[in-house]
This record gives sequence, C-alpha cells and structure tokens, in this order.
Amino acid sequence: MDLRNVLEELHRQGLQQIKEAHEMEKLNQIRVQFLGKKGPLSQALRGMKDLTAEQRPKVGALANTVRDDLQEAIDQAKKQLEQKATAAKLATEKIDVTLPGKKRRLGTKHVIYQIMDDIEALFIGLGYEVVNGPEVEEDHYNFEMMNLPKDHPARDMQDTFYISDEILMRTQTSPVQARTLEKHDFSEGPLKMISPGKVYRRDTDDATHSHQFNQIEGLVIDKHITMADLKGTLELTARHIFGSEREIRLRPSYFPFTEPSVEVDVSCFACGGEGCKVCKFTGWIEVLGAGMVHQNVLENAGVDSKVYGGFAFGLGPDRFAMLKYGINDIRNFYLNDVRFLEQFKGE
Ligand code: 2U9
Repeated sequence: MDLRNVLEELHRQGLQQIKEAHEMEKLNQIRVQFLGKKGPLSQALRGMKDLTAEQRPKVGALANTVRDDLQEAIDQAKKQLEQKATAAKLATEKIDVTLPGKKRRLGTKHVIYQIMDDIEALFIGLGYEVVNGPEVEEDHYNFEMMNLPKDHPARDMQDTFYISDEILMRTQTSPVQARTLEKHDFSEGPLKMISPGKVYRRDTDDATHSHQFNQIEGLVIDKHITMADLKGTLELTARHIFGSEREIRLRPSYFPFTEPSVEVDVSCFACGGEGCKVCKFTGWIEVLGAGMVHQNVLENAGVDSKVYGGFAFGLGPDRFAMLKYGINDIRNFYLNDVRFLEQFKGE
C-alpha cells in the first residue's frame, strides 16, 4: 500500500472509531492512538523521505488534512459528550420552586439591649465615649479606687462574688471608669464617658433581684463642672427614656464614690404625676443614682481634685425595661423563653 492509501485508511478508521466512542476516556485513547508521537500518522510521515519531490507536497498536504480532520472530529465529539453530561446533571438537579419553603423564625434584639443601645446613642450624640472593660476585676479597681477600702462598711451594700482575695466579678461598671480616668490625659480635653455592661451581685434571685444584671454608668471630668451640668444631663436622660413631658427631682443620698450624692426620681410616666399604681401613688419613680465625684476617687486615679472635678451617674437598664413594659419579674430577662422575648420586636 502506498503512503496515500495508508493515510486515507487512517482517516477512515479514525473517523469511524471517533463516531463510535461514547466516553471521554475512549476519545483520549483514540487521540493518542492516531495522533500521538508513536501513532501511525507520525510513522507514515516519517516514510515521506522515501517519496519523490513531486509526490512529497501532495502527500504532505493529505497528511495534514487527515491530522486536522481527526483532531476536529475528536474536539467535536468531546463537546457533544460534555453537553450530554451537563444536560443529564441538570435533569437530576431540577428543583421545584413551587414547593413551600421552610419557615425561619427571626430573632429580635434582646429588650435590655434595645434599651442600652438607645441610651448609648443618646450619649454618643452628646460627645461621650462608650468604654467596655473586664467583668472579672481586681478588688483594687472595683472597690479600693472607688473609695471603698477593705474595712469600709458600705462594702456590705454590695455582696460580691470573690474569685480570690483580690479578684472578683465586678459589682458595678465603675472600675471601667476608674481605669479610664487613671489613663486619661487632660491636656487632650475633658473626659466624657459611659460604661455599659453586665455586673454581678451575690444575691438570691427573686422577682426584683438577679445575681447578674446590667448597668450603664456615666462620668464627666473637667475643670468647672457643676451640679447644674449633672442635673441637665439627668433631665435629658430621663426625658429621652420616659418622655419629653417628664420632670425630675433630686433627693440627697449616699454613695462612697460621690459627694454630694443624689437619688433621681422622674415624674410618673403612667399618670403624669397624679399618683397611680405604677408610682405607688407618689407621682414619682426612682430611676437613677448620681453625684459629684468624690475627691478621694479623683486623687486615687492621680487627678488633681483642686483643679478637676465632675459628676457621675448610674442607671439600671433592667429596671428601665421593667418600668417601661410593666414587667414584674426581672428573671424573665434571663430565662430566654422565646414566648417572653419575642414580645419585644423593637428592632
Ligand atoms: C467613677 C466615679 C464615680 C458611679 C455612680 C451611681 C451613682 C449609682 C447605681 C444605681 C442603680 C447603679 O443600676 S444601679 O445599680 N449607681 O447610683 N453610680 S454615681 O459613680 C462613679 C463611677 C466611676 C470613677
């Protein structure tokens, strides 16, 4: 058989085999078998050297055509196989978009955090910084720096979870403020901060007591801060939370870290001050504690109390939420019963 016949036979056989191949692997085999370096086509081309000068270009052209045809037929067959595979896959993955979906229950922000976020937003608007700190604290920051030395009788006011002699669960968020005050550089301006967060008391849980609850404390220290600044801030806070019609009144009180200290009442939001069940017929509801920062607290933090002074206040978001929504058992906030929680779809 001369070379032309060999090539034509290869062409015919190759195309036939490609037509009959139904797998990718088989097609690859055919490609190697016919077009590979050791395949019959390469072998035939090597025989070209024995041809006459006149025959060589013609046979060469034929060899090229055979190679291109076979390659194209393989590519084509591969493409068809791929299309068939995709079609088969799509057929098995068909989804019925008319089937009813799974209902996902959407949670809501916890009612306490709704209130805390609202108060934080108010103070951020007034230029305060929101500062967080550790819940496991040193006795030094929780008590000593706050003008409550070890033998101070007022330590009994706050039963404490001690972890060791010097380490405890913070009973208030003031240690965050003490830490911040200690570090504050007054050449950069006044200190205006709030510290929100969880606090812990060694209490037996009942309707009005929880061994863990929340606080937001505020602190402003600068030159020339007066009690009028405190009163204005407290009034704004009370009106923001309980309504723009509210009035506040200050009653003298005692906290070791403030002097003078006050308890703050807001006129009853339920009756407007006339007297009702909510305010126990007094027209007033106690909502905050506050005062001018004690000079010992300033000096403990390395601040010159003759030059700088300021006010502090503390409030309980749990109590605010109970008042606002008429909740009579603080434990509801911590039981995580969705039937309770889902009633507060604020955000
Ligand atoms: C520094 C100096 C003073 C924080 C203050 C109160 C008054 C207060 C409680 C009320 C009820 C919190 O929610 S509650 O348990 N707090 O009455 N807290 S003044 O005084 C500070 C804080 C930090 C450096």
